[in-house]
Amino acid sequence: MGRSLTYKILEKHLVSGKLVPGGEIAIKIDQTLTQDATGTMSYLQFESMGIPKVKTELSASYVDHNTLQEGFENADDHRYLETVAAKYGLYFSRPGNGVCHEVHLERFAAPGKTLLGSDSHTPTGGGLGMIAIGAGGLDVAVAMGGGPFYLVAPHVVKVELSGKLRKWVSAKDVILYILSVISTKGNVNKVLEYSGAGVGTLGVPERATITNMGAETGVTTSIFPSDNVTGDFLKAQKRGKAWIELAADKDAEYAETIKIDLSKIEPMAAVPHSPGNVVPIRKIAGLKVDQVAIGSCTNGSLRDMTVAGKILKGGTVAPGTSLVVAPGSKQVFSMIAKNGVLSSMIDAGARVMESACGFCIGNGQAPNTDAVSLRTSNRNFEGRSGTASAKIYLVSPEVAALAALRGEIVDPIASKTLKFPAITLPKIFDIDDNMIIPPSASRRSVRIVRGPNIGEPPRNTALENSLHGMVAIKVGDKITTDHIMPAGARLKYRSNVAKYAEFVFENIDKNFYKRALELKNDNKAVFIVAGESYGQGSSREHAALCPMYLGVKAVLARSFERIHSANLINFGILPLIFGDPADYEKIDKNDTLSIDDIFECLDKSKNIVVKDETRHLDFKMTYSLTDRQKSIIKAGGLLNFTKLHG
Ligand code: MIC
Ligand code: SF4
Repeated sequence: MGRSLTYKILEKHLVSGKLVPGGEIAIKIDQTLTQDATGTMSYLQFESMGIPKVKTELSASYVDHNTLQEGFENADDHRYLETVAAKYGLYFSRPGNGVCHEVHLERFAAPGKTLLGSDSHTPTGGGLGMIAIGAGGLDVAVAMGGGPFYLVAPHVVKVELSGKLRKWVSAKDVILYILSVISTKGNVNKVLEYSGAGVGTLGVPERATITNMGAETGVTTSIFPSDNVTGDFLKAQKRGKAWIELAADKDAEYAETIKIDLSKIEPMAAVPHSPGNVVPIRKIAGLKVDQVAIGSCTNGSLRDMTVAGKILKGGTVAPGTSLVVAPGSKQVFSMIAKNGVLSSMIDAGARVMESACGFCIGNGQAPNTDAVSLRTSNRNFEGRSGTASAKIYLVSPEVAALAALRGEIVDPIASKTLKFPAITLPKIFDIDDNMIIPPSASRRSVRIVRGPNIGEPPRNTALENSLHGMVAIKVGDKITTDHIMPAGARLKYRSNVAKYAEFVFENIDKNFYKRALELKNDNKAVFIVAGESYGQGSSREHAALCPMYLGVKAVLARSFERIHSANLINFGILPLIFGDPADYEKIDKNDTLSIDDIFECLDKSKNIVVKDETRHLDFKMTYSLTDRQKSIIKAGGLLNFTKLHG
């Protein structure tokens, strides 16, 4: 039986376990990436492992999230990251050099390699034929130390592309279409593997848009084959040597197949407040738009900026609408500055941000009250933009640029007068890595600089056999990591867990922090009750780390998302699943709960019984934990486990 491309690469990197879908495997990681918001904690954890130098083929540290420097905190983090990279042998991409995923794709990603990144959009690298996975910072720290990455061997879904996209339709519409088919839940432990004649019609940046936003479906990763188009992209980046041809076997077997005729796709949008709420643009045409934002790791490439700039050329941003652009990388920024695209944008009235995450993570450009904001990014969770009442629509750069000029959503397909701007990309890109500091030759003499915002990463205590405590919060379905641990203006406390913890569930229940801390100080366990797909969205381990700091011992949910569940385990928090989903309705905030004989249940893989002493009810809880994960939880998290087991 033939093998999928995914399994070919996994096999080459297999360290332990059997490559059978559903089983636990461990793989060798060739490359790692971190960004500043998850990176400081990851490097603090790496430092605590006492390893002198990273053991990967290549590890890169990017600064792209917290570039708004209000106060000293972010600048302190950047200084720490720069010195820690020099000390431990990493590439350091300086602030201003661009969004980690865009820069990594341009400068480091390579077909056939494995990449682990402390950011959920790491699968962007899949556009270049690599297995690129997002994980918590602690998993990345372990990988930097040479340890393997543990994951569930995925079910591979074949996405067969045929045909060619029409004018005005682009890669963003393809991934939005896929989201409309498979939604944002129920896709855990799957990989989307692209194939078919339609693949060759898409350039690498377009493929990367698709694999990037594949993250929103909840899959482990997405991957494209490595073909001539991949080779041309690498040559354009003057990295032709990194190219190898890679594809699935012709007779490869897949768990499922999704067939897509690219010529049938139409412009799409994800409407508030989930990337899974997808509608065709024609259904919302005419909607008045207050803000348009073009950029992010999904649509910040030279191709995307050029298309947007050409559409804007000669026009003016509509009164009542604000347009902001943020090129994905310094390379893109510099090239559009030289070829005139940037001046078309500026002349049209665009407000230019630096090459960074910026508006995407709510770092600046918060929209007005009740605004309709059209963005080319990948997440439209409530409040993420920085304005609680704003309504975010996720669209392609084409639709975004048109809306900026007209002040309303335009369906380009319906228009008879619009002329699509043809673009040709250069054969060779402008390459200048002067903002990437390579691993230092004088590592040993480097002194790591730690500002006062950088605190020790807290550790959990070993799990106790019985837990007694209270439900401190009950939340609904699809709670995202943005709900649990807000980013935006709060990002600057990422390196200071005690401070950042004050904002856990800030936008859902302002009193959570106080209540949890009181319970903790009273020696009571803190419990969270949640609905389906708890922990959707980002890889931010602070959504587990800060609750752990506040004494959370278990989350009782209907289901969990992959990265968040792994993060809970890494910090010693039990992710328990309601055996009977209806039990979720019976339990409430402030209920007193107790759990006994936890070790015996875990050791014998028996259900864990949660006693609700307030309601005199018993709830049977299941869990999906490997033996290794059980030991990690018992030890009180991965750091303690690694100390115990080396
Ligand atoms: C995001 O898009 O939500 C982030 C910010 O990039 C996160 C990482 C983080 O919270 O630092 C992600 O996607 O993992
Ligand atoms: Fe940055 Fe947004 Fe991409 Fe996250 S999704 S890495 S915040 S640009």
